[in-house]
Amino acid sequence: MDQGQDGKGNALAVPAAQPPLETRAPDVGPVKTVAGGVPAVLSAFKHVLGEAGPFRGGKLVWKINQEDGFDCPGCAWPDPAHRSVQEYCENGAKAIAEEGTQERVTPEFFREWSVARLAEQSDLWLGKAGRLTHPMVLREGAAHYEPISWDDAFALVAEELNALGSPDEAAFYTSGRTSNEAAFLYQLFVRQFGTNNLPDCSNMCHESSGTGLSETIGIGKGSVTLEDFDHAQAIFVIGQNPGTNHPRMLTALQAAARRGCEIVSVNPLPETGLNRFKHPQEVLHLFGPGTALNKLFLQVRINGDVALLQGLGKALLDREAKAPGTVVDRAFVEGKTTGFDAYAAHLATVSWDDVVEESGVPRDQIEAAADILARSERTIFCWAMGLTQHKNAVGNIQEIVNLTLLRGGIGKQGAGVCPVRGHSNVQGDRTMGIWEHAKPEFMDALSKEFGFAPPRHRGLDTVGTIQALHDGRVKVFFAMGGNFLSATPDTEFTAKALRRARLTVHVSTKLNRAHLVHGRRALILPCLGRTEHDAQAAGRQFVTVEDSMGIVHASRGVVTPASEHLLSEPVIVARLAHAVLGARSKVPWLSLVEDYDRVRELIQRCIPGFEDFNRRVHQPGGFALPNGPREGRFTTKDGKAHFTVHTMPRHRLEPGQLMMMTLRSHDQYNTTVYGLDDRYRGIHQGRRVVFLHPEDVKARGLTAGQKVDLTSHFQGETRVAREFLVVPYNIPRQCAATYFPEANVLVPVSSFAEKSRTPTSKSVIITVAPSPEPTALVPASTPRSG
Ligand SMILES: Nc1nc2c(c(=O)[nH]1)N[C@H]1C(S)=C(S)[C@@H](COP(=O)(O)OP(=O)(O)OC[C@H]3O[C@@H](n4cnc5c(=O)[nH]c(N)nc54)[C@H](O)[C@@H]3O)O[C@H]1N2
Ligand SMILES: Nc1nc2c(c(=O)[nH]1)N[C@H]1C(S)=C(S)[C@@H](COP(=O)(O)OP(=O)(O)OC[C@H]3O[C@@H](n4cnc5c(=O)[nH]c(N)nc54)[C@H](O)[C@@H]3O)O[C@H]1N2
Ligand code: SF4
Ligand SMILES: [Mo]
Repeated sequence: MDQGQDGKGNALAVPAAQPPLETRAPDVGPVKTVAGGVPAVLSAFKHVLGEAGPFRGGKLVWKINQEDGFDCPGCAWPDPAHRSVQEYCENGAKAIAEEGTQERVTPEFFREWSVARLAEQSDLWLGKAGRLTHPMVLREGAAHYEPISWDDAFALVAEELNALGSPDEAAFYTSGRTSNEAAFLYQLFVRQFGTNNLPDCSNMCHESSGTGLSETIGIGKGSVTLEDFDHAQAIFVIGQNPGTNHPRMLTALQAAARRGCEIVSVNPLPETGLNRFKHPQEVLHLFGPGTALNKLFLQVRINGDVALLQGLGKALLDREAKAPGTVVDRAFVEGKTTGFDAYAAHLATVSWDDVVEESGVPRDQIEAAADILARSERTIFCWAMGLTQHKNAVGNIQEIVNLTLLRGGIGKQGAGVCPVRGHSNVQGDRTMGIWEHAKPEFMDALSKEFGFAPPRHRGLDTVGTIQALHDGRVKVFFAMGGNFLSATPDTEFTAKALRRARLTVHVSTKLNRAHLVHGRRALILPCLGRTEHDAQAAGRQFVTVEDSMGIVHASRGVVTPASEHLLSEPVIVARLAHAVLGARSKVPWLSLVEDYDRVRELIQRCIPGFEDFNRRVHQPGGFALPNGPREGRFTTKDGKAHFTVHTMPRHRLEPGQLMMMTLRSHDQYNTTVYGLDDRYRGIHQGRRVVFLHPEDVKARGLTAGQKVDLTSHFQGETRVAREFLVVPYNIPRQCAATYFPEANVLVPVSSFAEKSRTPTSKSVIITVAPSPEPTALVPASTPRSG
């Protein structure tokens, strides 16, 4: 096998797991003050036309998020009920350009490129190589992937799976783009095979929201719809960067701000999108100053949110004490909740000094936010990864619930809790049963409908799967989409874990690093993307997805598939199940996927809320799933919502240590790198940067533009990530920020949130030191000073 080299030219025994170091230093320019506008329009066109070409690209932008088109594969932000001709954003355009590319990764490509040489390429390069065209196999000891027929590929998986000592020696990952139909069949196959090992990207994402909300309000989803944004008097956006990650949310925030709704953002960074926004599709508005969105910006320290939210609770209770009956919604609290007295008693013991010290936010600003909360009768709380990826993440979410309940804010128009989901169908996949500990009612329904006994013991989640692969308890790893190697924590540990597998299989649209760090044998199974025609025996098929607000609707591909050899995800699952289970399964796998209506028929019979699925899916805009809290019914065991008490986390950093969060740049979709610019934050042509407070730079004797190595510290263990460019930035003292996935090597696999087990990707304790011998060939151009 030809071997790779590290950045210093040393031979590597196995293909590298981390992206290569950068040989050109990133350029650092000014931070942008306005999001959207002309640059967003230009960037959208550049990506779509440049990659998909005028014909394919034109068709894609015409049909994205339209009733007769496909659901944007970008994020899970919902579509408005009344759609305009252009319902997409710059990053939606990048997502369809990435899938619609004219480049192809063919068997010839793999003949030319060994796995080890591919592993030396950047993530940008791997993605730009194009769409996968043929099923490929990496045989034991081989240096190159080679083509394999679909039948042989399924037979190979069947051989490995059926040779296992127990079904629990396999794990089946799902990323959140998988349709409802594919997800339902997939979990059914996995459970008939005999395991609940169904880790998913949600374990790394909104698991903390699901856990926090289920315990307190009885459903692991948000309680608002898009329409509520038209009625809110205040909207809090906490730990979220919508300008980059949910760009069309800015349209909803803009409309709200224009009618006087007060927007408060809580973030260690003054993210551009929350500052000022120009709607890229409002021609008259494009050249004006844009709309100011933020009424108030609270620059919280990383993981200072529990302190801040408790401070807000204290400030509200102070106001209530001064004018009883004006702030706490007594009727709601007494009629619909439990635990208020314990919550209030706990807040009485919390000191303002601790609130201010731990949150890093001055008391007058917290009081100003409390004034907004107190005068708003209808408040929406939105959040994303800034809250879910900490040790105390479930506590973060539950402190938001406390504030919401105090104000009687669930089950009323214009108010509620709104975890803003990431992947476009991550919420739907959970509804379909992609969950390592699905509810007993769900298992009962499967058992009744399909006449088998589903496994009832808890399966492995993402962290559990990595650990089980690492110690040999799991031997076959199968992934429906995603990039398990690069998205998960502790890259080198995860790489070791994957290399120990007997077989690693990836159903994918594009090449990624997870294909290059593999088990003894490996398969790449290329599938249709959501934008493409899906022709089956009964004619052209559509699939369904569920957005962040529980609306289920259809998605139909509109362009010719990237290759005639691609199969749809439902067909891949059906043929796999047929090959693996054979006569052990009574499910008519192959006929089900001739017509996806048949799959929807089964979903309807097993999952509440999907009654009359095949008719309602044709309603314009789709249909809403039941949501107890939204309808004023808490679906907890006692039928009440629960206030909860949380100890304020204390951050005791050793001298020199910093708290680091890992973020997305404006030019990436998780591990897919669209380009090398983070336009809003002023970073161009590079990704290995570390944002630090200017005083923290100075205190360490460092300078802007210098290369440093980052070392993380956890329970006596250290991990190192090399060569990050120092960027002085407007970030709180003792805080640092880097991009995911380059910094994932620093996130310890055993550092995860209490209860939800989500890796703590936003609180990594690090130290920084100059890189001993930086490899940069091209020097940085004038870095911005302090
Ligand atoms: N273009 C694009 N769109 C995407 C994605 C993408 O990669 N690219 N990914 C999709 C996915 S899967 C997801 S989950 C979402 C992610 O959407 P986001 O959660 O917006 O993504 P992150 O970049 O992780 O940003 C987290 C934000 O939280 C802030 N933050 C970090 N730590 C803290 C903290 O302790 N407290 C507070 N209050 N704030 C904090 C950061 O400064 C940052 O603004 O986006 C989805 N949409
Ligand atoms: N340090 C750090 N780590 C993180 C995060 C963080 O903020 N910081 N965020 C976490 C979060 S929120 C998430 S959701 C995870 C994301 O984790 P994943 O979902 O595993 O990762 P992605 O990068 O979204 O997956 C990209 C790959 O999906 C494949 N793909 C794209 N479209 C399709 C399709 O339609 N079908 C199939 N079968 N495959 C497709 C392509 O091959 C592409 O290379 O990462 C997590 N990891
Ligand atoms: S906001 Fe999200 S779903 Fe909507 S067009 Fe943009 S990327 Fe796509
Ligand atoms: Mo996510």
